Formats: sequence, C-alpha cells, structure tokens
Amino acid sequence: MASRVAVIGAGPCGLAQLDAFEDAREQGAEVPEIVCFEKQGDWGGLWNYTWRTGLDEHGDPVHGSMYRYLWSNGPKECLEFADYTFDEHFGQPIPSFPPREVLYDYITGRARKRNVRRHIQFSTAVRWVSYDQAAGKFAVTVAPSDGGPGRTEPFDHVIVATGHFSTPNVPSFPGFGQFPGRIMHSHDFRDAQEFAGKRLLVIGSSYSAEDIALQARKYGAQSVTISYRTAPMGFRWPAGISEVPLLTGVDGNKAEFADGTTCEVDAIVLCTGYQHSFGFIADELRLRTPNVLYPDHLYKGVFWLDNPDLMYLGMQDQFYTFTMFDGQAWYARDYVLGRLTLPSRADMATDIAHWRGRLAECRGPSDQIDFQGDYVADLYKDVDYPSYDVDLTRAHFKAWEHDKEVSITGYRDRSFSSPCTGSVTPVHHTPWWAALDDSMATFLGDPG
Ligand code: FAD
Ligand code: NA7
Repeated sequence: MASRVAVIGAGPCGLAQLDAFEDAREQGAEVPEIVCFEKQGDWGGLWNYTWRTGLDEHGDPVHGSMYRYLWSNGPKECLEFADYTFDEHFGQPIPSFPPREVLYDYITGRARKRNVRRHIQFSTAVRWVSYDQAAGKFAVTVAPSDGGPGRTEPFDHVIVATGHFSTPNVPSFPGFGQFPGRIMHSHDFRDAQEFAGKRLLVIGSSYSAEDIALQARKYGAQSVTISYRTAPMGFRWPAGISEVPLLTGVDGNKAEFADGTTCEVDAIVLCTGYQHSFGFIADELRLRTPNVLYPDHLYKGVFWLDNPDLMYLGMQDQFYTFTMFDGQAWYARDYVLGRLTLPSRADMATDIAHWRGRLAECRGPSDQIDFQGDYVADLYKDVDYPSYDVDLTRAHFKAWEHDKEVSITGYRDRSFSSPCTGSVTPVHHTPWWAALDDSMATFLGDPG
C-alpha cells in the first residue's frame, strides 16, 4: 500500500503542514496521500472564532479560546509567512498589530491559494491513535461528528497539530463555592463588555491575564485587580488596573490576598493557563509537558523520540508562531519524503538535552527570544523554506518587549518593518486603546 500521512488538526500548524506538502508537490515531488482530520466544521484552529463555550454542538469540548476584540499580541512581522507575505495577501502594507479577523484571513489566504482544503475531512474528530509494532503502522480511529460510524485507518506517519491552548488549567481557591458572582477561566472568556461597570479580579500574570485585564478595562470595567502567583507583570497600568499578590480566598464579595490586603470584586477570570492534553493518543506515544520553550522527548521540537514517525507541531510555548510552525512543518515533510534522515536515538536524546540545558540558562525574555530564534533558524538551515531576516524578527521582539514596558496600552500603535519584503508598515489610523471596533473592514479602511 502507498505511504499515508495523517495530519490531526487544521489550525495554523496543520495548515502549515498541508502547505509544506503542497509546495513540494508543486515543485514536482511525489507526495504520499495526506489526510487531515479536523474536528471543527471549518479551518483556522483557535483563529476560527466561536461564541460557544463548554461543549460544542456535538457534545465535545469547545476548542476555541479566542475572544471578541482580540488583537495580535506581537508584531505581525514576526509571524509573517516567508512564502506568502502580508503585502501579497492584502495588496498593500497594513499596520503591525491586526485584530483576529485580519490574521484569520491571512492564515486561511495561503491555504486557499494552495488549495489544501481538499485534503481536510471536517467535523471529524480523532478519537484514538496507537502503533501496531508488527504492521509498522499507526492505527487512527476517527469519529464523524454527525454521529455516523467511526472507523480505524492505517497510517505510516502521524502528525499531531491539535494545539495546546484549549484544555484549561483551573485551580480553585477557598470560598469559591459561595462566591456570589461569575467565576470563569480565560478559555471561556468571549466578550469584555460583560464586565462593564463591574469590579473584576483576574488571576495569573502572563499573556491572558495581561490582555483580558486591559480589554475589560477598555470596554468599561469599573476596576481590574490582577493577582499573581510568582511575580507581577509590572507594567505601567492605566488607571483602574492594579496588581496584587496571590489570592488566598474569597469571603462573599471580599477577596483576600497573600499580603493581607482585601478588595471587593463582582467577577473572577482565572487566566491560569492551559494543559497539553492528548487523551486521544495511546499512553506510550503521548506528549506530557508543561508550557515551555523546549518540551522534552521531541527531537528538533517535533519528532517523538521513541518513534519519530509520530510528529508533534507547535507544542512549544510561543514567541514565534506561524513561522516556527512552518519550519517544523517543512522539517516534518522532508523527513516523510525521505529527504532528511534522523540520527540515532542516543544522538537525538543528546540533542534534546543540549537544547533543554540551554533553556535552563535563559534569564528573562531577551534570552528566551534568542533561544527560540536560534531554534527556528536551526530548523530552516536543513530545509528549503524561503529565507527571510530572522535576526530582524529577534530585534523586533526585543523592541516590542521594550515598547510594552514604556506603554502597555500604546505598544500596539507602533509599526515594524517586514523581514520578508523590507516594507515599513503604516501606523494604524486609531490608537488601539481607543479602537473599539475590531472588524477587518474598519481596520483596513478609513475610520470615517
Ligand atoms: P490550534 O490553533 O489550537 O488548532 C488546533 C486544531 O486542531 C483546531 O482546529 C482543533 O479543532 C483541532 N483538533 C483538536 N483536537 C482534535 C482532534 N482530536 N481531532 C481532530 N481535530 C482536532 N498567536 C499569535 O501568533 N498571535 C496572537 O496574538 C495570539 N493570541 C492568542 C490568544 C489566545 C487567547 C490563545 C489561546 C492563543 C494565542 N496565540 C497567538 C497562540 C496560538 O496558539 C497560535 O497562534 C496558533 O493558533 C496555534 O496553532 P495550532 O495549529 O498549534 O493550534
Ligand atoms: P501561560 O502563559 O501558560 O501563563 C499561565 C499563568 O497562570 C502564569 O502566570 C501562571 O503563574 C498562572 N498560574 C497557573 N496556575 C496558577 C495557580 N494555581 N494560581 C495562580 N496562578 C497560576 O498561559 P496564558 O493563558 O497566559 O497564555 C497562553 C497563550 O494564550 C499565549 O500564547 C498567548 O498568546 C495567549 P506563574 O507565573 O507560573 O506563577
């Protein structure tokens, strides 16, 4: 039987994988049969916004964690596809921090251009992946969401691209059971207007906490108190937002913190991160990792050490996103096509240990940006992904970190240059803090 490849998930990583194979096919390579299974009814992964929370229309956990009014939290120039630039997609330079709908259009634009949709079976969830040692193949069990019969198919390679920001990490605190207001995780946060006029407590001190606190205040929350476990974010917050140590418990509406201070709150959003969750993968093949820049057991951050025919994309914590996914997808493709061979298991393990040792030495965001920049560049050096100025993206990320220190409400008003085309992007027509309409039409058009 001809070689078959299963790609699980049609978010940015899964689409990058389909694009990589299509690119090779267009250049005359013989490409195996590629089957992509996507449990949602459309592509784009987290960028495919849904109003739903809890269970979806089929009784499965809702994948989406994105919310209304989400704008890119890093410069778009740092995630620009080298083979499909923003200028090519939009026909003109656009500002550096687009809202979700604009990035969704861009991601899916490349997939449309390469016509990869034909490889995707939508509304089809993968329920189980195991490896049959005797046959030397994976068995992938899928279930169509229309309730039709499930089936199990053999595959030579499996590429897991199911993301890791969908299964919430939900701690509890004393008094939650009696709290009179709403308690939710950021996974279920959709519309900041819900908190207009309210006193909000946000728990966590990373990207979700930062953005949801700002959003809530921007759309009218009376106050936002951010409670950190390890360290405060320390930005110069606008009036109405403050940071306090970890919550010790709530007594009615009264929240109490580790430094003994208290305040009254009406609602609580737990921005406490996500779990890498792969309940559909057999135990011995299942990645178990916290959210780190170099998960253990993945050679090149992709290949499952004990069986490299199983690959995971995008499992790292992320400064780099779409361009890192592309590097991984091009690497995985070239392994599948036999263009690249992998070293012995011992050498792969040594290489993983080397990267993780370097990660342990990182002291702060600047080192971490360089670490992931080096990782991305290391992937590109073995594949034919079009070259672009990776060093410029490092400089952009560092400038972005600095901009956030200067103004947490103003960093999205800065503009950066493209590492692919060199074009300098225009400043957006409306400061982000004042821009309440996040539609693509308004973002790209004249504010009137
Ligand atoms: P996902 O986008 O999660 O896609 C995974 C896909 O797999 C989904 O379509 C899902 O339905 C499918 N799937 C899952 N399980 C199964 C199964 N069993 N069977 C079949 N299909 C399955 N990145 C940025 O670059 N900029 C940002 O501004 C930014 N903001 C973010 C904001 C939030 C709130 C979150 C949570 C993340 C943000 N990210 C951002 C990071 C985000 O992780 C990446 O941009 C990107 O979406 C990751 O792509 P992915 O394909 O790995 O995963
Ligand atoms: P992250 O970046 O994984 O951060 C999780 C945060 O949650 C982090 O500040 C943790 O604190 C905090 N946390 C975790 N458990 C607890 C408990 N039990 N109590 C208090 N605080 C806790 O997740 P995000 O959702 O912010 O970001 C994920 C992606 O979404 C990201 O890529 C963005 O692009 C959007 P710690 O610092 O470890 O003490």
